[in-house]
Amino acid sequence: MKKALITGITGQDGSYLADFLLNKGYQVWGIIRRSSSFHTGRIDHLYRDLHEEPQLRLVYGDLTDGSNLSAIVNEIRPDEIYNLGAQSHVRVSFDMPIFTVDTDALGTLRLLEAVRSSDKAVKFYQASSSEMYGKATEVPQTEMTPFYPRSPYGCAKVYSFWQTVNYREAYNLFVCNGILFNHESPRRGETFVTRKITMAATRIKCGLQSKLYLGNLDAKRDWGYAGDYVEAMWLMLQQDKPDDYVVATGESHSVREFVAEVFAYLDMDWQKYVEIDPRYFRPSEVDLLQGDASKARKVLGWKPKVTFKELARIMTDADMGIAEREKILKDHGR
Ligand code: NAP
Ligand code: G4F
Repeated sequence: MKKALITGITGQDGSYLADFLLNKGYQVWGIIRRSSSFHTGRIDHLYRDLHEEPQLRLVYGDLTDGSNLSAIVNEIRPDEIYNLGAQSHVRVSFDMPIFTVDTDALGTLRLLEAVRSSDKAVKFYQASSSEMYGKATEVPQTEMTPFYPRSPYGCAKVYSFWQTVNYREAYNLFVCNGILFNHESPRRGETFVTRKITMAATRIKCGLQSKLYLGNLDAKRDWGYAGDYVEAMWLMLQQDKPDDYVVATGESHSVREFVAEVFAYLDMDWQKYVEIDPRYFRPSEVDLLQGDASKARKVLGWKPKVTFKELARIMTDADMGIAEREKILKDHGR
C-alpha cells in the first residue's frame, strides 16, 4: 500500500486530495497544527465513512518547525508528499508578511531538506500558484511566462517554486510544481471572494443578511473546481519524469461576473445588495489571470470537468443548504 503525506490536510485542497487518495487505496497521513479548537471539519467525514482500519492518520506538525518535519518524514517514510500547507490568503499576506514567508517559502525549503535527507526516494508535489504571474506579462499564462509577483504571498510562492526546481536539478529528486489557477468549492475558505459571495447571497435570500461588501469587482480570475484540480496533483507524481505544469480552465471571468451569476441564479438583482468597501482593496492588485493548461492536457491527460456556471451553482446550492438550516434555527430562537 502506498503512503502519502499531506501538509495542509485541513484546508480545501488537502481535504479533496485526502478523499481522492483514500479512494485510490493509499494510506494517507496528514500534518495538522495544534489549535485550541477543532478545525478538522473538512476531513471529519473521512473518519465517519471509514468502517475498517482507518487509513487516514493525523500527526501534529508545522511548516515553521523543520526538526518536526524531518522527524515526521523519517518516521512515516511516505512514497509521496503533497505540500499544500500555506498561509494562503493574499490580502492577509500584506498584514502578516513574515509569517507568510516563514510558512510558504521557508516551510517548503524545510520540507525539501527533509526529503533530501530521507533514505527513501520520496516524490514531492509543491502547491505553486498563478499568483506568481502577478502583473502578468502575457495572456494566457503558460509554464514559460515570467513571474511578476504582487504580494508577500506571491513572492513566497516564487521562492518555493525555484527551490523546488533547484532541488530537482541539484539533487536529482522527483519534485514537481503544480502552478494552479484559482480553484473553489463548497469547502473553500469563507473569506475568499467566491465563497464570500455564495454565502452572502444565500443568506440574503433567506433574510439573514442585508448587504454584501466587496473590494475590486474588476479583477479577473481563471476559476476552476478544486475536486478536478487535486487529480492533476496526483497525476504529476505518476509520470516517468518530474516536471512543472499549469492547471487551469483557460477561461477568465471578473468578480462582477461571478456576483451576477450567483445572484441571477437566486433570482435577485445583485446591484441592490452589493456595496464597495475600500478595506477589501489590496495595496497592489493582480488584475487578470488566465491559464493555458495545454501541457497538462497533453502530458497528464488532464482536463477540467466543471464549468464556471456549474461551479457557481454547486457552491450556491451548498451554501443555500447551510443558510436554510441557519434560518430554521433562528426561527426557533436557537
Ligand atoms: P487553505 O484552505 O487556506 O488551506 C491551507 C492549509 O495550510 C490549512 O490546512 C492550514 O491549516 C495549513 N497551514 C497554514 N499554515 C501552516 C503552517 N504554518 N504549518 C502547517 N500547515 C499550515 O488553502 P487551499 O485553498 O486548500 O490551498 C492549498 C495550497 O494550494 C496552498 O499552498 C495554497 O497557497 C495553494 N494554492 C491554492 C489555490 C486555490 O485557488 N485554492 C491556487 C493555487 C495555489 P489550518 O487549518 O490549521 O489553518
Ligand atoms: O478570492 P481571492 O481572495 O483569491 P486570490 O487573491 O486570487 O488568491 C487565491 O488564488 C490564488 C491563485 O491565483 C491562490 F494562490 C491563493 O492562495 C488564493 O487561493 O480574491 C480574488 C479577487 C482578488 O482580485 C480580490 O481583490 O477578488 C478580489 N476581491 C474583491 N472583493 C476580493 C473581495 N477578494 C476577497 N478575498 N474579498 C473581497 O471582499
